[in-house]
Amino acid sequence: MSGRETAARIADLRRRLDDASHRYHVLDDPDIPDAEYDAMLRELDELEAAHPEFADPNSPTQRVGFAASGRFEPVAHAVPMLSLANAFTDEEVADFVARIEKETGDAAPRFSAEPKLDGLAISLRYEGGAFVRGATRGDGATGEDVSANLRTIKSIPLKLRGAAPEVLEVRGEVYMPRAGFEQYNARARELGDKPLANPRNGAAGSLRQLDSRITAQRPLAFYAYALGEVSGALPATHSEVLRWLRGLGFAVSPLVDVVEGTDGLLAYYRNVGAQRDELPYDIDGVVYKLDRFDQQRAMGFVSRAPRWAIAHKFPAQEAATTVESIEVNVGRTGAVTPWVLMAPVHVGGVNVTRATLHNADQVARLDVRKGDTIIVRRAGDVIPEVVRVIGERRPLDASGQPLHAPYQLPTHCPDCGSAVEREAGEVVARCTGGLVCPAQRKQALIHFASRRAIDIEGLGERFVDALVEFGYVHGIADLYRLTVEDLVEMKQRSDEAAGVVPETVKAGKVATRWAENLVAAIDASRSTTLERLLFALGIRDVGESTAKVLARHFGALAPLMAADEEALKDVPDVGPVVAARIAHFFAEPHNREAIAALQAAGMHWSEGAPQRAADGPLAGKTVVLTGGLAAMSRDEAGARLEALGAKVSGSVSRKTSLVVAGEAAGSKLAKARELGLEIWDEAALLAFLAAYA
Ligand code: JCF
Repeated sequence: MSGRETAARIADLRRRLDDASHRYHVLDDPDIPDAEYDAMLRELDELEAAHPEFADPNSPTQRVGFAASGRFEPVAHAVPMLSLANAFTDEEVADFVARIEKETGDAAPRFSAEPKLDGLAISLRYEGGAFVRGATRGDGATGEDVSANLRTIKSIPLKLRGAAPEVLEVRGEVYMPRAGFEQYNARARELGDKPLANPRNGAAGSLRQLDSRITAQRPLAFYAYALGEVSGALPATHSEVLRWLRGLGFAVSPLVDVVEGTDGLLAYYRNVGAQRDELPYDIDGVVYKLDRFDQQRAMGFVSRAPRWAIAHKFPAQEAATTVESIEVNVGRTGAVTPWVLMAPVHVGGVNVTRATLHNADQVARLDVRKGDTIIVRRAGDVIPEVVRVIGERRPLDASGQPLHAPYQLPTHCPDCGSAVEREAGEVVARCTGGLVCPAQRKQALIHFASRRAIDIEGLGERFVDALVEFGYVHGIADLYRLTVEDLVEMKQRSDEAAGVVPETVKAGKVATRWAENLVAAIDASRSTTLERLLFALGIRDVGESTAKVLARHFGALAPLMAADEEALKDVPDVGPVVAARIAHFFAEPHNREAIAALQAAGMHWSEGAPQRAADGPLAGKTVVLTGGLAAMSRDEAGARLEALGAKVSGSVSRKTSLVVAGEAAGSKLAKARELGLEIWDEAALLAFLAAYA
């Protein structure tokens, strides 16, 4: 290539790379594949290395950053960088609008409105359409030159698009999108590095790096929102300036709008506020600016803040407070959730005293202790959570050691005293108390009484709540001791508590009839089957089909309760995880007591000799189930076939004895046909099962 050709190729590559980068980082509308971008960048890099005479600090190759320069030089802002007055209430916004209406004499002035990003204010200077310098706000008059770091931010144009004025200073916010912040922190935690406190600190810290190669690794972005020094004529309004800046290649918030009147401003505030949690970046309010520049000039300034603009703040989502104690809550599934009781704090617009710690891993990661000063966050309607501990404020004893030891999750449930256990690979620790744990009791009772379990007609969620609430029922066995009088009394108390008054003779009769029916239904449920009982006990991961298989395999409750994990693993369909759960359940003394209490209350279930699957009609046969069945789930069909001696397999091969093909069976059925195997439809299966039931 001749020198001229090389120069042309370099210029062409730079233009194409700039275009691609603008489409990707500013317009969010990429048009070439990453690989193509990378190939062009590599070619440009090689050409620039071979021809240093064509070097340009604004070349796309320069966005990778370079080694430390020593320190940041001061930069005097030709036009001072402003700060904004704040409004926290609707009244303050109304006052702002009224003041402007009065002083401009305009009855309906227009305002440009935009979200207020929570990042770092920056001024960018362009000369002849090329980026020359960028600086932080500093004290508004003098900032620091962080050009090398700013060059690494892909949404900051290094060359302006189209006709640019000779001198142009653009102000805006450098911010770290939430997704990038989360990714950065996830990686930092993996590497054992210090995570960033929040996206704002992330942006500020990243721009303060002396080695811009580090900045280049940080996920930063930029939105333009104002001008500094500009040569030549300007549009007449702020909203037109924003449109003009977009045309020059800057990213401008897509949420900017022009609004009128206090109502218009407040509607904008509420609309953006409603989107706050879903936005890809943090915002702490919205900014209203009088749109017409001539009106801005008429309003002027007080100290360094313009009188023509105001920041309307959202309630802070983070606040500091202190930990009074760490507690745990046991949920309806036994999940043990640690949380902190805190000194009351105003956050996210409300006063709170509790914040969640989610789980034991989170407690360990944050290392929250009693007495600590913590940052809590409440975004939208979500439960407040602990974000971090301010380590410097941890209370110490006389010898300088922390006053309190690291917090440990309790080993026993605070509600029932049963062991709290956490299985390998699980985040959540659980109370093993099952039926006896009051926290889990309501849920356990509802499940126990449900139609497919013990089936107590008329005992729904509402009455279970009241029975537990008023203390009539503690464990499941208490159900079998309830009398008509108990139930009538309970209903009366529950109605009173709900504010229901009708104490008529008729109401009394209705209540008695209801109670008699319920007692009869409970009485009828005393006689059940082992498989229903096993399902009703609510052992984790023991659904109806596993309950059935267990009942068939053991034939009676006693041998099942005596079985260890090894013996349980021999049961068809029961893997190591479920075997461990079953063994755990029956090892828990509270659960054994609950079962004994059921028997003492007269509950009984059909027990028989265990079915000898080895002698079953399908002994030695391998069956594959495919497609959907109408009468039962595939799992249930599999369990029933196994109970008759079959081995149920997931794939069809020459060794398959029989394929049961349900609705919409596909490739397995085709393969079975190909191999000439015996194939049953659902009707054949049901007929066979009925014959051996
Ligand atoms: O998003 C912001 N943080 C933000 C700050 C937006 C603006 O339009 C601003 C600002 C600070 C000063 N405008 C001025 C004049």
